[in-house]
Amino acid sequence: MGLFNKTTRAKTDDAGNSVGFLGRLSDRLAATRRGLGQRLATLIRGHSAVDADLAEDIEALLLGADVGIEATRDIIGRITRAQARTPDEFYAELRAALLAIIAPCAQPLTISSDIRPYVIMVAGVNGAGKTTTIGKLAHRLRSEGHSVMLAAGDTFRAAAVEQLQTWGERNGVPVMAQSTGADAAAVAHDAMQAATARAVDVLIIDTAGRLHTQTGLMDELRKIKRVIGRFDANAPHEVLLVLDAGIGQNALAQLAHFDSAVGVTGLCLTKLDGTAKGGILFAMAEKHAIPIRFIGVGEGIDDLRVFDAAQFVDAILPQPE
Ligand SMILES: Nc1nc2c(ncn2[C@@H]2O[C@H](COP(=O)(O)OP(=O)(O)OP(=O)(O)O)[C@@H](O)[C@H]2O)c(=O)[nH]1
Ligand SMILES: [Mg+2]
Repeated sequence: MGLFNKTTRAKTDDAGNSVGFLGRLSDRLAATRRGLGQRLATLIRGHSAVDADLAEDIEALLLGADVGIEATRDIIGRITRAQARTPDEFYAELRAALLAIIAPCAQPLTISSDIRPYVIMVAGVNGAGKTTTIGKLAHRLRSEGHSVMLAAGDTFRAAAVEQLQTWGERNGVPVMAQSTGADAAAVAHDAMQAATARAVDVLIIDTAGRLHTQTGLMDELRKIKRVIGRFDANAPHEVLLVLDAGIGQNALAQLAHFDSAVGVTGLCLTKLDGTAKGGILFAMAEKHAIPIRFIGVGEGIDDLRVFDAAQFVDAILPQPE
């Protein structure tokens, strides 16, 4: 089956992810792969003819895996129009349809060397994975040769500062912090000053988890952004929203809320290793043209991957037997 021909792997791929990434990624995405990909494959292979029944079954599966109504309609429309004659052709159309939806969102974060410090403000609800993502991102940026500074803008939750400091130590990067209860915007201000004085390449600002209903905390986020903007009108250069992929359709509402408050420029979908709801990426991509920068596939320092649409689709759809 030509469709499944394995391509030779380079040491690193275009997305900068390391050797053997595809194999490991499919392991990490095993829950979504089992819940969505494998069932799709079984369905298609179990039908000798490509007919309306098959399309209906696939539709139900996609909806059940959090792909969302619009994206599901899109996929079904495309594979129906294609008039595939064999299950293999049908499968190829399905893969192409999935890819077409998420490919436009695969826009990696590029750190411009003309901007110093390049400022990344990280936001999201409680427990989404912000601080962990920052730890992993610092590691990635360091390994790419950038100097990095972290700012402990979560002054709300006890132990949040220590958590970030631990990541700072693991990565050998400085962490600007004040005590719990301090003004988060003041932390951001000091960090901007220090990063500028030390000519640091990238400053990543952690923030406290918050819900859109907590207006005081949403105002605080706006204030942090304003303070950063006083140093550089284009900063923060990236407002990275961290979303727990396991929450399903709720992620769409979170994006809308944070976007209207602070203007989200990129996404990181975390905890894809522990959920069968990986289909949410398709729903997200169909609804919002916001770049998906990274995916989080574990708690370890190497478990942040640059989002690559084809790798993602291939990791959740089964490989050849
Ligand atoms: N399995 C898995 N766990 C993750 C991932 N990212 C984060 N976590 C875990 O999720 C939990 C919450 O992560 P944090 O980084 O503290 O989340 P946060 O958004 O900073 O939380 P608050 O600061 O309390 O709002 C921790 O136990 C992390 O280890 C991931 O990609 N996969
Ligand atoms: Mg945190």
